This record gives sequence, C-alpha cells and structure tokens, in this order.
Amino acid sequence: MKNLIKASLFGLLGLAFFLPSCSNGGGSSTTTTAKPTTEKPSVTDTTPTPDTTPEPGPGGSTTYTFEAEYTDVSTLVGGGISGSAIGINMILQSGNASNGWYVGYTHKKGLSLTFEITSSVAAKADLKLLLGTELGPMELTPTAYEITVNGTDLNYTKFSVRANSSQIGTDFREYAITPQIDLVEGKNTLVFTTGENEYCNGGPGGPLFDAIKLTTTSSLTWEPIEDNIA
Ligand SMILES: [Ca+2]
Repeated sequence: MKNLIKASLFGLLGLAFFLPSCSNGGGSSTTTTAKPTTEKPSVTDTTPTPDTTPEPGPGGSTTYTFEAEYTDVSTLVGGGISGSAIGINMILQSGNASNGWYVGYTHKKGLSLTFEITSSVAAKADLKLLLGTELGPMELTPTAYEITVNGTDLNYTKFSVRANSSQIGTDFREYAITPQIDLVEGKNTLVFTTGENEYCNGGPGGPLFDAIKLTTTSSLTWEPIEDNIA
C-alpha cells in the first residue's frame, strides 16, 4: 500500500514537473521567464477600434482580419514542445505570419485564445483561421481543438493543418471553417481551445495561431491590444 502511495505521489510530482511542457524527454527544457503580470498593458481607450485591413468582398461583404497577437493573453500559461511561457511571452515573431507575429505555446489542454468582436447587426459570417504547425500534420476536430461561438460549441468539419517541411513553425496557411458562424448584434466571443489529442509527444498539442478572418455583411470592430507587441 505504501509503495502504491509512493508511486502515486511520484507520479503526481512527475506530472507537475512536466505539466508546462509536452516534452517527454530528449532535448533541454527551457522555461521562458515571464514578465510580472503587473506589467500587463492595460487598455485605456475603450472606443472600439475598426480593423485596419477590411477587404471588400462579393455581395457587399467585407473580410476583417483579427490578429491572435492582439488578443488578451495576459492570464494565459502556455505549454511548448520543451518549455513553457506565460502571457505576452507566448507571442512570437515570424516574417511569414500576418502582421509579423503569432501566438505559440498552445500545447496544453484547455489553453484558450479568445477573440471579442463587436458586430453592428446579427449576421452570418465565414470564419477562416490562419494557422501553422510545429508538430507535423495535425488533424483538427471539434474534440482535438474546440471552437466556441458565444458559448456554443461549433461542430465544424475536421481539417488538417500542414506545413512545408522546410518551414515547420513558420508556414502559416489559411483554413476555411465550415459551417458559417452566427454573429449576434453587439459583443461576440470566439474561443479556440486545445482539447483532447496526442499531437505533442503523446500529449495535447495545438496549432501556432496567427489570426482569424471573418467575412460578413455586418460591420465588425474590436479592441486590439497592440501593446502586446510593443
Ligand atoms: Ca498574426
């Protein structure tokens, strides 16, 4: 019995030790020092900022780009392949990413990126995700990677995130999500969460998250936290 308890304790300690990362050995474990949360940039301008790059589309629709690096990551604790990062240290630079930056360290179950977007009217919208992978091809399903729109799970058609092998981690591509999503008038909350999968050394892994695009006839605004990359 004692041995069983010891084994359980050891297991728990081992789990705690490896919790921030999906590494199961091999390679060195480096933990990025997080900046104190007191340095979290605060948004003082409460005026909704129109996206700077709306593109006119067919049928009077417009495509808006919302950068993942401008979402509120201040309370997040992310997991990487061989380390972890907290808050704005999860935001990484790549010349291939939209706006030059993306959010990494998504290899942890329950790690969520949240986009809060205000819509002028209730409307349908086409959702596209700009994603990369540092874990090889990754099939995303509603179980492996959860998407919720205003608190409701989106039962989307599964798709595979792929990268040119010579550009692993920096090859960001656009993935159209089906079905369309329903935006309500006013505030909409889109949440993208690493779920149940074994893509990171047998544990949960997520995509490198560059941006989302919404195409809709509604007018969209949000409050990008641009200080994240200042
Ligand atoms: Ca980006």
